[in-house]
Amino acid sequence: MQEIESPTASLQLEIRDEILLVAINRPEKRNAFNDDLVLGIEKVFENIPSQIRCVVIYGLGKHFSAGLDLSELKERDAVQGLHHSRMWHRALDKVQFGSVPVVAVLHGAVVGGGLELASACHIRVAESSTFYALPEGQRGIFVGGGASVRVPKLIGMARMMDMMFTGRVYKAEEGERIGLAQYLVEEGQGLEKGIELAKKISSNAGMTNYALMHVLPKIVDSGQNEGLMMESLIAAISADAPEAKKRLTDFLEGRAKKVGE
Ligand code: 1HE
Repeated sequence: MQEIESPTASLQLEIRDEILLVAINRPEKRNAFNDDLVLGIEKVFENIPSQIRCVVIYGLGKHFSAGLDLSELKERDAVQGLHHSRMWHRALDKVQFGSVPVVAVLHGAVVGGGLELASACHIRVAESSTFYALPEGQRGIFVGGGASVRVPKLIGMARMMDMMFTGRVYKAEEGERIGLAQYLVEEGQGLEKGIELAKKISSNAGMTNYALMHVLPKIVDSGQNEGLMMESLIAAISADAPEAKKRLTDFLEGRAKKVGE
């Protein structure tokens, strides 16, 4: 276990072997995101140490995050608002398209910008206290941290519209059922599960993780012909890597695990 320097007191960082644990540390404000915290996320994810193979992000206190710090919102004019939203996009793009996959461990409120951060991560683990909402609709604003692009990819546009039109809150179990989280665990078990998944992800071939993070989203965003071509190209490049050849030989010679083992 190794502490590393954080760009802000609102984030705590810890290295455990090849995994970086990022804890959001503003529990007195329910981990609401002020600019310092958004910029802190950006800095952490653009400076991932080279030995790190996966990140686990979670919230300290009773909630993952209450979203945007609303006390900062009312001071901005339209131009500042535009740049502020683009700052969120920049920071969360670093999470989604950084150097390593990111597992989010969720509990309590995952609302507004908190859901935007969670949806920029690659896998979500939810404890039973988790609840999801997009209160922007009720606050008289619109999402600005990427939710309109990322959340429909998890749950579909109709469900996102409903969340914003009506203020609908999804509880942990429903959230897992509709695709907001991939894993549902007992309260207090999320970090352990997140680390277990991060270890599995870390043991993959680097090229597989790269393709999943950087190529699959582009395939999904493209037309069928372009997507199929990109798939062929990345499949050929991945299979050509020495790591892939070694893994295939290991399987054929009985040294690799069977599916499900
Ligand atoms: C905050 C924030 C915040 C709490 N900005 N200060 N997000 C929201 O609309 C969610 C608003 N928050 C809540 O609904 C509740 O706080 C929670 C359900 C998340 C948690 O409830 P609870 O009872 O545990 O905490 P609390 O008593 O409501 O809040 C504790 C303190 O945190 C209190 O401050 P205090 O100085 O009076 O102690 C709250 O004011 C403060 N706090 N949430 C600022 N969000 C890129 S665009 C994204 C747009 C959005 O994210 S909009 C959604 C905003």
